[in-house]
Amino acid sequence: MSRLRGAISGIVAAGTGIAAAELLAAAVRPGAGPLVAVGGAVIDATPTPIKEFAVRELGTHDKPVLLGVIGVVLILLAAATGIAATTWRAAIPVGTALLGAAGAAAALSRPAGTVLDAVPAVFGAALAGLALWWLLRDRQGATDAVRDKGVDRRLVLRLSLLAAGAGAAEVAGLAVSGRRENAAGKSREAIALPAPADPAKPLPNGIAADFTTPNANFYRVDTALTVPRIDPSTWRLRIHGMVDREIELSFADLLQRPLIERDITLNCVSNEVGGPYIGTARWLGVPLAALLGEAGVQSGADQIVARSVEGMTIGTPVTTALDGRDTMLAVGMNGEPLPLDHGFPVRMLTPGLYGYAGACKWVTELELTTFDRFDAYWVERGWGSQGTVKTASRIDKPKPFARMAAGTVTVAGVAWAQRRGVAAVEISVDGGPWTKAELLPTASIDTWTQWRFSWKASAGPHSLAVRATDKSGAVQPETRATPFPDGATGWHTISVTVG
Ligand SMILES: Nc1nc2c(c(=O)[nH]1)N[C@H]1C(S)=C(S)[C@@H](COP(=O)(O)O)O[C@H]1N2
Ligand SMILES: [Mo]
Repeated sequence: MSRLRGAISGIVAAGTGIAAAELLAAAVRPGAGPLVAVGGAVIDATPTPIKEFAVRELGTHDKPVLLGVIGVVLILLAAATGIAATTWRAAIPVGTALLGAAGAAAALSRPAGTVLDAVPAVFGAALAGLALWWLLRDRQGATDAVRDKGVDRRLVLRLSLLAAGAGAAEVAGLAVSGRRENAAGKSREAIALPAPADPAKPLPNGIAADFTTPNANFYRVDTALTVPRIDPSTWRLRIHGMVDREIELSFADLLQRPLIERDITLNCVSNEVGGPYIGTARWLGVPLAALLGEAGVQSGADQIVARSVEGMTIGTPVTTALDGRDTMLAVGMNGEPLPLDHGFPVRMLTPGLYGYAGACKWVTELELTTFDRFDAYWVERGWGSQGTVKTASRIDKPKPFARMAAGTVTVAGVAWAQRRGVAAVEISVDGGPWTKAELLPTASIDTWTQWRFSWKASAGPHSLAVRATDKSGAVQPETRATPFPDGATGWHTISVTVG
């Protein structure tokens, strides 16, 4: 029985401390809450194969699952501390100091972290320690004789008071971050994007309806447990490092420049063969080449390191900003300011490079340097430094394991080879000869190409495989490779049943 009391006391005390710490963080340093800090540290420390597994198996649920696991571990540790404290008083300072130190260390380890970020965890741990001491005070040294109903009632009262306090702090914390989120949303809605000086060409006739991916359906991949909320009126971009003149720009400065508008397909290096992490949008932005021209890139600089507000670093080859492609600092996506999840107010976009190598969201700094001198976040974790998109193709219709009637079946999908363009798509049924699919019109070599194929399907089980050829003549390789370290290869093959 006293174990149960200890466990409940430990959990309620920890809940009180965490709620208070989260409220303090929400009010003072958004994004520095101990739970999110620990989650971020876990993400950064997670070995690449496990991270890949999480992205593959959990998709966008990976973050809620991670926070859930951290919550369960915390509850177990808090309960253990409470149980230990019923017989060993020193468990209170030892347990809370360890948990507080872990939270503080996680907060300090965040790339954008400052010493102040440790304060919520330390404060929360101290409060949790006091709460646990208060909860267990009368029980210390209590003999069976004095373990009477009066003590139990007192414990229940104290537990309720603390739980109510923790609940109130939690509600207040959510209200504070909700207000901030609202403010970020409002400042985004208030933005009137200027018309592009150089608009996108109208999409050609005959393009299928789902050529452009709506913002709400666009895949999202990042390490941010809480989406950064940036006030565009205080946002600044600094271009520095190996340049002749440092440049600092406000969001208003950026919007005053001539803007280009382009249809560009963005995809993730972690996308498996046939996977969903790809989308095409109409982006609006400032060409990076012009800005780099003004800054004057010094000879020898071969890497642009983009830094985001939450401390991500993404390294992009300088050549990809200067070779004439539409590398840009994007401010608009499909006719709207960038959605908060997709980098509001400003992100990089580099046609032909996977997102991890050319598409830093919430960007605030561009440093010109060399690949020798600096490894960006993903490169440090073993991913390739250049990030060139590989030619690939996907069957979207029919779905794997679909059943259909015999007769003419339309097989359809997309193929992509940004910067090179798609020259051909071929289908093989049951491992037989490759037959050309029909290519639909597309916007440019930087966008995906939709294709379709009329298949005379006979009854029975069948497999369908697709492969693309880019405009350099290179055929998409058959060999299966995992996304790590520089993008998946292999033909997307599905099984279906006819009749
Ligand atoms: N700040 C920041 N930018 C980032 C990332 C990130 O984790 N943090 N992930 C990159 C990766 S791996 C990809 S694939 C793209 C995804 O962009 P999206 O979420 O807008 O689709 O963003 C890139 N930019
Ligand atoms: Mo990615």
